[in-house]
Amino acid sequence: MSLSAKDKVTVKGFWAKIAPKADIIGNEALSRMLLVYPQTKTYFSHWSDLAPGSAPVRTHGMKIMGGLGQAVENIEDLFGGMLTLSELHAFQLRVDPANFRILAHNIVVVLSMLFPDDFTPEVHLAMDKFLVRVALALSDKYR
Ligand code: HNI
Repeated sequence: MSLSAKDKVTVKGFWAKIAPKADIIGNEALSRMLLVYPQTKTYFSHWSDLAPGSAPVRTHGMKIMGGLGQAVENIEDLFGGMLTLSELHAFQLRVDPANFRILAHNIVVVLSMLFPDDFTPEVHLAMDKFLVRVALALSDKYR
């Protein structure tokens, strides 16, 4: 499933709109992932507090959104743009790539909740495809 030229324009436009709220989005998405999919907590057991909205969750939520911003900037070459992050997750963090899709799902839920007017079916489709491609790019170095 590749992104069409129209999808890319839609993703970039929507991202520009939501980027100022990156901290809220990151916190909400990560908080939900850790609570609703508790198996994802194993990777963060070194944190002081994994509860929704905790300081480490907020800080890490911003890092994830930074990574996604990097993906938007590299939308024409996602595999190249996410190469370093893919290596980090594959070789150092050893995150099961199935979790990328789980996080993507939580991000979509949060975007629809926080931006009910902007999250049209067209935006939903483009963001869904984008996040699938990001997950694929992040999984690349596992092979
Ligand atoms: Ni992920 C660290 C981006 C999904 C577990 N992750 C990062 C960093 C970025 C990042 C950026 C910080 C790198 C650095 O410090 O140099 N992660 C992303 C993105 C996605 C993603 C863009 C998907 C959209 N990461 C996930 C998932 C998990 C995950 C789904 C596990 C369930 N990531 C980690 C862990 C770290 C991490 C663990 C290190 C955390 C720490 O405490 O330093």
